[in-house]
Amino acid sequence: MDISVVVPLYNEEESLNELFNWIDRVMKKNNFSYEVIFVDDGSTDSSWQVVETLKSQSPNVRGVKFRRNYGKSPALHCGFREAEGDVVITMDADLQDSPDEIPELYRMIVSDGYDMVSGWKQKRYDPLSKTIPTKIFNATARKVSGIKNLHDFNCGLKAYRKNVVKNIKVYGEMHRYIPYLAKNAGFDKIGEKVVQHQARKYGKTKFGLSRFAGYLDLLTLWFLSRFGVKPMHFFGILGSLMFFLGIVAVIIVGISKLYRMHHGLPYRLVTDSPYFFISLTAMIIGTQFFLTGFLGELISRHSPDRDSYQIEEKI
Ligand SMILES: Nc1nc2c(ncn2[C@@H]2O[C@H](COP(=O)(O)OP(=O)(O)O)[C@@H](O)[C@H]2O)c(=O)[nH]1
Ligand SMILES: [Mg+2]
Repeated sequence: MDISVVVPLYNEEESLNELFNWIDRVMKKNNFSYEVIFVDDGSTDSSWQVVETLKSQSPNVRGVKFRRNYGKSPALHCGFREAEGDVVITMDADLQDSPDEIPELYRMIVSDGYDMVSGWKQKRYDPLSKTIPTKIFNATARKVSGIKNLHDFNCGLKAYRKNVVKNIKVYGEMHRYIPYLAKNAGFDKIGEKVVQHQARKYGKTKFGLSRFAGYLDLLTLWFLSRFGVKPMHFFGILGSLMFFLGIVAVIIVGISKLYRMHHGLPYRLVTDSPYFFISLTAMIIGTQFFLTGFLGELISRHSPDRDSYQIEEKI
């Protein structure tokens, strides 16, 4: 099979028919063998009935229905596990992404050798309240991930080589950072294609302010990619710095005490010195860093994929 299209959806009943017919048209015109996997994430409208009807009309339709709403990342993860096509394309269900982009995305993966190609909504039809935060978000993501050529990390329209989606775990709200996940898994030929974007035709956006919490995920990914299997290297260094600071402060306190005693200067309590408090807090924090580091090591020792490596080839 050439292409799997994975469509995560949540309450998009009005769009699904039109979306599938459009995809179908594009695929037939280009002679692609394909499947469309709709992942209904606990919709409360009639989305699933629409998917069932589509399934009864076309063998190219597949559907997965979650019992409740889990989120876009779990939906993508599930779609990725099911996908059978050589190239996997993800697309939003709301008709904001155009299926006409599929043939070119496919070509970029198959002929240009990209592991993954991300869409770039260069001209967006969304309110300013959304486009401006997105710009800041993308600038940060570029910086942290080191993927310098991507303008639009969170574009719903993306294409992947099959083994990319089979080897990454999209969980939580990580769908915003799939390029970073792919890079961390060793798939670093990541390209970009300018794609057409449409204003939302039906329904309304499902992501509100929650999208900003995504910054914390970026931090998590950064930490995991660098220290995931050696947390002590992170916490141990911080802890050592703290201890060093604490010891320096203790020495200063001690020397000044001795000096004053020796020269018969007015008696002063050690606890009057700011260095006393600095040494106290620095050592407590230092100990905590070390304990966190040891706990981290214990946890990562038992992590099931500590010893799983992406093997590209064996001869
Ligand atoms: N699986 C799943 N998909 C969702 C969820 N929320 C939104 N989506 C889908 O993600 C896509 C993009 O959502 P949308 O609300 O258009 O976000 P926007 O384009 O960034 O405003 C659409 O296909 C939605 O149906 C969710 O909770 N679970
Ligand atoms: Mg949308």
